[in-house]
Amino acid sequence: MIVFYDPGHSVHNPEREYTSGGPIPYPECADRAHGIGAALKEAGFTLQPPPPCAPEALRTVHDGDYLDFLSAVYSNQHPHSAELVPTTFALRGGRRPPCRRAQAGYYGFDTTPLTPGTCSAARASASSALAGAGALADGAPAAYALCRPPGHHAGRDYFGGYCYLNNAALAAAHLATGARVALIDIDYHHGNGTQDIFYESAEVFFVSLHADPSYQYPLFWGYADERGTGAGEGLNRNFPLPPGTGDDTYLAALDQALALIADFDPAYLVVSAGLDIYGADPLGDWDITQAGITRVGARIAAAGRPTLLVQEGGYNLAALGANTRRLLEPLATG
Ligand code: SP5
Ligand code: ZN
Repeated sequence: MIVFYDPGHSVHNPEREYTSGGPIPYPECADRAHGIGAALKEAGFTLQPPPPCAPEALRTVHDGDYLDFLSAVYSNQHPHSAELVPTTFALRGGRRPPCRRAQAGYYGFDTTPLTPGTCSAARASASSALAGAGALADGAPAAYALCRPPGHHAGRDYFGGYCYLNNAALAAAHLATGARVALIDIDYHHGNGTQDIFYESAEVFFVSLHADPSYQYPLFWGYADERGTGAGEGLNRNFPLPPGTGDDTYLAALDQALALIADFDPAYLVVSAGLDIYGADPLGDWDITQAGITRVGARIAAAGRPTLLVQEGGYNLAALGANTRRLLEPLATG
Protein backbone atom coordinates (compact mmCIF):
# COMPACT_ATOMS: atom_id res chain seq x y z
CA MET A 1 0.00 0.00 0.00
CA ILE A 2 1.27 3.46 -0.89
CA VAL A 3 1.55 5.84 2.08
CA PHE A 4 1.82 9.60 1.52
CA TYR A 5 3.22 11.77 4.28
CA ASP A 6 4.37 15.40 4.23
CA PRO A 7 6.47 16.37 7.29
CA GLY A 8 5.53 20.01 6.60
CA HIS A 9 2.57 19.58 8.98
CA SER A 10 4.77 20.10 12.04
CA VAL A 11 4.82 23.93 11.73
CA HIS A 12 1.17 23.81 12.86
CA ASN A 13 1.16 23.17 16.59
CA PRO A 14 -1.38 25.21 18.57
CA GLU A 15 -0.79 25.22 22.33
CA ARG A 16 -4.31 24.88 23.66
CA GLU A 17 -7.89 24.11 22.80
CA TYR A 18 -10.51 26.30 24.48
CA THR A 19 -13.22 23.88 25.58
CA SER A 20 -16.33 24.62 27.63
CA GLY A 21 -14.45 23.26 30.64
CA GLY A 22 -11.50 25.62 30.12
CA PRO A 23 -8.24 25.36 28.17
CA ILE A 24 -6.66 21.93 27.62
CA PRO A 25 -3.40 20.98 25.83
CA TYR A 26 -4.21 20.89 22.10
CA PRO A 27 -5.12 17.26 21.32
CA GLU A 28 -4.39 17.56 17.59
CA CYS A 29 -0.60 17.73 17.98
CA ALA A 30 2.33 17.01 15.65
CA ASP A 31 3.27 13.91 17.68
CA ARG A 32 0.09 12.23 16.40
CA ALA A 33 1.55 12.08 12.91
CA HIS A 34 5.04 11.23 14.20
CA GLY A 35 3.59 8.25 16.11
CA ILE A 36 1.63 6.99 13.11
CA GLY A 37 4.65 7.40 10.83
CA ALA A 38 6.94 5.51 13.21
CA ALA A 39 4.47 2.61 13.62
CA LEU A 40 3.95 2.30 9.88
CA LYS A 41 7.70 2.33 9.16
CA GLU A 42 8.22 -0.37 11.76
CA ALA A 43 5.49 -2.41 10.02
CA GLY A 44 7.40 -2.17 6.74
CA PHE A 45 5.42 0.59 4.99
CA THR A 46 7.37 3.19 3.01
CA LEU A 47 6.37 6.82 3.57
CA GLN A 48 6.45 8.93 0.40
CA PRO A 49 6.33 12.73 0.37
CA PRO A 50 3.55 13.95 -1.95
CA PRO A 51 4.23 16.56 -4.62
CA PRO A 52 2.95 19.93 -3.35
CA CYS A 53 -0.59 20.37 -4.68
CA ALA A 54 -1.32 23.18 -7.12
CA PRO A 55 -3.22 26.03 -5.41
CA GLU A 56 -5.97 25.66 -8.04
CA ALA A 57 -6.53 22.04 -6.98
CA LEU A 58 -8.01 23.36 -3.70
CA ARG A 59 -10.67 25.34 -5.57
CA THR A 60 -12.57 22.23 -6.64
CA VAL A 61 -13.88 22.09 -3.06
CA HIS A 62 -13.02 25.40 -1.37
CA ASP A 63 -14.14 29.00 -1.87
CA GLY A 64 -11.54 31.40 -3.33
CA ASP A 65 -12.08 34.14 -0.71
CA TYR A 66 -11.74 31.56 2.07
CA LEU A 67 -8.47 30.26 0.59
CA ASP A 68 -7.22 33.86 0.31
CA PHE A 69 -8.09 34.39 3.98
CA LEU A 70 -6.16 31.28 5.06
CA SER A 71 -3.03 32.34 3.21
CA ALA A 72 -3.27 36.06 4.13
CA VAL A 73 -4.33 35.99 7.78
CA TYR A 74 -0.74 35.90 9.03
CA SER A 75 1.02 37.61 6.14
CA ASN A 76 1.38 41.05 7.78
CA GLN A 77 2.21 39.77 11.19
CA HIS A 78 5.35 38.80 12.99
CA PRO A 79 5.96 35.12 12.25
CA HIS A 80 5.97 34.28 15.96
CA SER A 81 2.87 36.24 16.90
CA ALA A 82 0.42 34.51 19.19
CA GLU A 83 -2.15 32.14 17.79
CA LEU A 84 -5.45 33.59 16.69
CA VAL A 85 -8.58 32.15 18.31
CA PRO A 86 -11.93 33.40 17.01
CA THR A 87 -14.36 34.45 19.73
CA THR A 88 -17.05 36.40 17.85
CA PHE A 89 -18.93 34.47 15.19
CA ALA A 90 -20.96 35.78 12.24
CA LEU A 91 -23.47 32.90 12.04
CA ARG A 92 -23.31 33.68 8.31
CA GLY A 93 -25.78 36.54 8.50
CA GLY A 94 -23.43 39.49 8.22
CA ARG A 95 -20.72 40.90 6.05
CA ARG A 96 -17.13 39.67 5.61
CA PRO A 97 -15.12 42.12 7.75
CA PRO A 98 -12.09 43.92 6.26
CA CYS A 99 -9.88 43.10 9.28
CA ARG A 100 -8.14 39.77 8.84
CA ARG A 101 -8.25 38.91 12.53
CA ALA A 102 -12.01 39.55 12.54
CA GLN A 103 -12.33 37.33 9.49
CA ALA A 104 -11.33 34.42 11.73
CA GLY A 105 -14.80 34.61 13.33
CA TYR A 106 -16.41 34.92 9.91
CA TYR A 107 -14.77 31.74 8.63
CA GLY A 108 -14.55 29.71 11.84
CA PHE A 109 -17.45 27.90 13.50
CA ASP A 110 -15.69 27.18 16.79
CA THR A 111 -12.53 28.19 18.69
CA THR A 112 -10.13 26.16 16.52
CA PRO A 113 -6.98 28.35 16.41
CA LEU A 114 -5.02 29.72 13.49
CA THR A 115 -1.24 29.89 13.81
CA PRO A 116 1.50 31.24 11.54
CA GLY A 117 2.12 27.70 10.24
CA THR A 118 -1.50 26.66 9.81
CA CYS A 119 -1.92 27.44 6.12
CA SER A 120 1.24 25.71 4.92
CA ALA A 121 0.55 22.67 7.14
CA ALA A 122 -3.02 22.41 5.82
CA ARG A 123 -1.72 22.58 2.25
CA ALA A 124 0.83 19.84 3.00
CA SER A 125 -1.96 17.70 4.45
CA ALA A 126 -4.21 18.25 1.41
CA SER A 127 -1.26 17.39 -0.85
CA SER A 128 -1.05 13.90 0.69
CA ALA A 129 -4.78 13.29 0.13
CA LEU A 130 -4.61 14.49 -3.47
CA ALA A 131 -1.53 12.34 -4.13
CA GLY A 132 -3.45 9.37 -2.72
CA ALA A 133 -6.35 10.09 -5.07
CA GLY A 134 -3.86 10.27 -7.94
CA ALA A 135 -2.44 6.87 -6.99
CA LEU A 136 -5.92 5.29 -7.10
CA ALA A 137 -6.67 6.96 -10.43
CA ASP A 138 -3.40 5.42 -11.70
CA GLY A 139 -4.60 1.96 -10.68
CA ALA A 140 -3.36 1.41 -7.12
CA PRO A 141 -5.73 -0.88 -5.18
CA ALA A 142 -5.19 0.98 -1.90
CA ALA A 143 -3.44 4.08 -0.55
CA TYR A 144 -3.21 5.88 2.78
CA ALA A 145 -2.76 9.64 3.28
CA LEU A 146 -1.21 10.43 6.67
CA CYS A 147 -2.95 13.79 6.85
CA ARG A 148 -2.50 16.34 9.59
CA PRO A 149 -4.25 18.69 10.27
CA PRO A 150 -7.40 16.63 9.67
CA GLY A 151 -10.16 17.82 7.33
CA HIS A 152 -13.69 16.45 7.75
CA HIS A 153 -15.10 19.34 9.83
CA ALA A 154 -13.93 21.93 7.25
CA GLY A 155 -16.49 23.08 4.69
CA ARG A 156 -16.30 24.94 1.41
CA ASP A 157 -15.68 28.21 3.23
CA TYR A 158 -15.18 27.45 6.91
CA PHE A 159 -12.80 25.88 9.40
CA GLY A 160 -13.39 24.22 12.78
CA GLY A 161 -12.85 21.03 14.75
CA TYR A 162 -9.04 21.20 14.16
CA CYS A 163 -9.74 21.19 10.37
CA TYR A 164 -9.00 23.86 7.70
CA LEU A 165 -8.98 22.12 4.31
CA ASN A 166 -11.17 19.09 3.70
CA ASN A 167 -8.58 16.53 2.61
CA ALA A 168 -11.00 13.62 2.04
CA ALA A 169 -13.45 15.82 0.10
CA LEU A 170 -10.62 17.09 -2.11
CA ALA A 171 -9.56 13.50 -2.85
CA ALA A 172 -13.16 12.39 -3.52
CA ALA A 173 -13.86 15.36 -5.80
CA HIS A 174 -10.65 14.61 -7.71
CA LEU A 175 -11.68 10.96 -8.22
CA ALA A 176 -15.29 11.89 -9.04
CA THR A 177 -14.40 13.50 -12.35
CA GLY A 178 -15.85 10.70 -14.48
CA ALA A 179 -16.33 7.98 -11.84
CA ARG A 180 -18.73 7.11 -9.04
CA VAL A 181 -17.21 7.74 -5.62
CA ALA A 182 -18.39 6.81 -2.14
CA LEU A 183 -16.91 8.46 0.96
CA ILE A 184 -17.35 6.66 4.27
CA ASP A 185 -16.47 8.61 7.42
CA ILE A 186 -15.61 6.41 10.40
CA ASP A 187 -14.25 9.16 12.67
CA TYR A 188 -15.96 9.28 16.09
CA HIS A 189 -17.28 12.77 15.23
CA HIS A 190 -19.72 13.52 12.41
CA GLY A 191 -18.02 14.80 9.23
CA ASN A 192 -20.17 17.92 8.99
CA GLY A 193 -17.87 19.70 6.53
CA THR A 194 -17.84 16.78 4.10
CA GLN A 195 -21.61 16.36 4.39
CA ASP A 196 -22.10 20.05 3.63
CA ILE A 197 -19.71 20.03 0.62
CA PHE A 198 -21.54 17.20 -1.14
CA TYR A 199 -25.07 17.72 0.27
CA GLU A 200 -26.61 18.97 -2.97
CA SER A 201 -24.31 17.07 -5.27
CA ALA A 202 -24.73 13.75 -7.07
CA GLU A 203 -20.98 13.27 -7.48
CA VAL A 204 -20.13 11.70 -4.11
CA PHE A 205 -22.19 9.37 -1.90
CA PHE A 206 -21.39 10.31 1.71
CA VAL A 207 -21.98 7.92 4.63
CA SER A 208 -20.94 8.71 8.22
CA LEU A 209 -20.92 6.66 11.43
CA HIS A 210 -20.42 8.79 14.54
CA ALA A 211 -21.40 9.67 18.08
CA ASP A 212 -24.97 10.98 18.14
CA PRO A 213 -24.86 14.78 17.72
CA SER A 214 -27.60 15.12 20.35
CA TYR A 215 -24.80 14.56 22.90
CA GLN A 216 -21.52 15.04 21.07
CA TYR A 217 -19.54 17.49 18.91
CA PRO A 218 -20.26 18.88 16.28
CA LEU A 219 -23.72 19.09 17.93
CA PHE A 220 -25.70 20.63 15.06
CA TRP A 221 -25.29 18.10 12.24
CA GLY A 222 -25.19 14.34 11.79
CA TYR A 223 -28.79 13.25 12.40
CA ALA A 224 -30.21 10.26 10.51
CA ASP A 225 -32.83 12.32 8.67
CA GLU A 226 -30.16 14.44 6.88
CA ARG A 227 -30.27 12.67 3.52
CA GLY A 228 -29.16 15.25 0.93
CA THR A 229 -31.15 17.62 -1.28
CA GLY A 230 -31.60 18.34 -4.98
CA ALA A 231 -29.28 16.26 -7.13
CA GLY A 232 -27.82 14.86 -3.90
CA GLU A 233 -31.11 13.60 -2.49
CA GLY A 234 -30.62 10.14 -0.98
CA LEU A 235 -26.82 10.41 -1.31
CA ASN A 236 -26.13 11.43 2.29
CA ARG A 237 -26.58 8.90 5.08
CA ASN A 238 -25.84 9.25 8.79
CA PHE A 239 -25.58 6.57 11.48
CA PRO A 240 -25.64 8.32 14.88
CA LEU A 241 -24.51 5.93 17.63
CA PRO A 242 -24.94 6.07 21.42
CA PRO A 243 -22.41 6.57 24.24
CA GLY A 244 -20.58 3.34 25.05
CA THR A 245 -20.86 1.90 21.52
CA GLY A 246 -18.84 -1.33 21.38
CA ASP A 247 -17.52 -3.58 18.63
CA ASP A 248 -20.75 -5.47 17.93
CA THR A 249 -22.99 -2.38 17.69
CA TYR A 250 -20.40 -0.58 15.62
CA LEU A 251 -19.76 -3.44 13.19
CA ALA A 252 -23.51 -3.97 12.68
CA ALA A 253 -23.89 -0.28 11.72
CA LEU A 254 -20.78 -0.51 9.53
CA ASP A 255 -22.27 -3.50 7.70
CA GLN A 256 -25.43 -1.49 7.00
CA ALA A 257 -23.35 1.44 5.73
CA LEU A 258 -21.24 -0.82 3.51
CA ALA A 259 -24.40 -2.49 2.11
CA LEU A 260 -25.63 0.96 1.01
CA ILE A 261 -22.24 1.58 -0.60
CA ALA A 262 -22.35 -1.81 -2.39
CA ASP A 263 -25.76 -0.85 -3.83
CA PHE A 264 -24.31 2.48 -5.02
CA ASP A 265 -21.51 0.47 -6.69
CA PRO A 266 -18.72 3.09 -6.63
CA ALA A 267 -15.54 2.88 -8.72
CA TYR A 268 -13.58 4.28 -5.74
CA LEU A 269 -13.98 4.34 -1.98
CA VAL A 270 -12.54 7.14 0.17
CA VAL A 271 -12.42 6.57 3.95
CA SER A 272 -12.25 9.41 6.47
CA ALA A 273 -10.26 7.35 8.94
CA GLY A 274 -10.60 8.71 12.46
CA LEU A 275 -9.24 6.51 15.23
CA ASP A 276 -10.99 8.41 18.01
CA ILE A 277 -13.51 5.53 17.89
CA TYR A 278 -11.01 3.61 20.08
CA GLY A 279 -12.21 2.86 23.62
CA ALA A 280 -9.27 4.62 25.28
CA ASP A 281 -9.43 7.80 23.19
CA PRO A 282 -9.43 10.93 25.39
CA LEU A 283 -12.08 12.67 23.25
CA GLY A 284 -14.42 9.72 22.77
CA ASP A 285 -16.66 7.63 25.02
CA TRP A 286 -16.96 4.43 23.03
CA ASP A 287 -15.74 0.95 23.77
CA ILE A 288 -14.18 -0.13 20.46
CA THR A 289 -11.27 -2.55 21.02
CA GLN A 290 -8.04 -2.99 19.07
CA ALA A 291 -9.39 -6.27 17.67
CA GLY A 292 -12.50 -4.32 16.66
CA ILE A 293 -10.35 -1.87 14.68
CA THR A 294 -8.81 -4.79 12.76
CA ARG A 295 -12.34 -5.99 11.97
CA VAL A 296 -13.30 -2.52 10.73
CA GLY A 297 -10.30 -2.60 8.36
CA ALA A 298 -11.24 -6.11 7.18
CA ARG A 299 -14.86 -5.04 6.46
CA ILE A 300 -13.64 -2.06 4.42
CA ALA A 301 -11.19 -4.30 2.53
CA ALA A 302 -14.04 -6.75 1.81
CA ALA A 303 -15.95 -3.95 0.05
CA GLY A 304 -13.52 -4.76 -2.74
CA ARG A 305 -13.05 -1.26 -4.18
CA PRO A 306 -9.89 0.75 -4.85
CA THR A 307 -9.67 2.50 -1.49
CA LEU A 308 -7.98 5.65 -0.21
CA LEU A 309 -7.83 6.08 3.56
CA VAL A 310 -7.39 9.65 4.76
CA GLN A 311 -6.34 10.24 8.38
CA GLU A 312 -8.79 12.29 10.46
CA GLY A 313 -8.93 12.20 14.30
CA GLY A 314 -7.48 9.88 16.95
CA TYR A 315 -5.91 11.34 20.10
CA ASN A 316 -4.61 8.50 22.22
CA LEU A 317 -0.92 9.08 21.46
CA ALA A 318 0.22 5.82 23.02
CA ALA A 319 -2.12 3.73 20.84
CA LEU A 320 -2.64 5.77 17.66
CA GLY A 321 0.25 4.30 15.65
CA ALA A 322 -0.66 0.69 16.43
CA ASN A 323 -4.35 1.36 15.80
CA THR A 324 -3.64 2.92 12.42
CA ARG A 325 -1.56 -0.10 11.55
CA ARG A 326 -4.43 -2.38 12.58
CA LEU A 327 -6.87 -0.48 10.36
CA LEU A 328 -4.55 -0.51 7.33
CA GLU A 329 -3.16 -4.03 7.44
CA PRO A 330 -6.29 -5.81 6.12
CA LEU A 331 -6.20 -3.45 3.12
CA ALA A 332 -2.46 -3.82 2.62
CA THR A 333 -2.46 -7.60 2.46
CA GLY A 334 -5.95 -8.41 1.17
C1 SP5 B 1 -10.99 15.81 13.58
C2 SP5 B 1 -11.61 15.70 14.94
O1 SP5 B 1 -11.64 14.60 15.51
N1 SP5 B 1 -12.04 16.83 15.52
C3 SP5 B 1 -12.68 16.81 16.80
C4 SP5 B 1 -12.93 18.17 17.34
C5 SP5 B 1 -13.55 18.08 18.71
N2 SP5 B 1 -13.53 19.34 19.38
C6 SP5 B 1 -14.29 19.41 20.62
C7 SP5 B 1 -13.51 18.71 21.68
C8 SP5 B 1 -14.08 18.89 23.07
C9 SP5 B 1 -13.05 18.31 24.01
N3 SP5 B 1 -13.57 18.03 25.29
C10 SP5 B 1 -12.53 17.55 26.17
C11 SP5 B 1 -12.98 16.35 26.90
C12 SP5 B 1 -11.80 15.75 27.63
N4 SP5 B 1 -12.22 14.55 28.29
ZN1 ZN C 1 -13.00 13.04 15.52
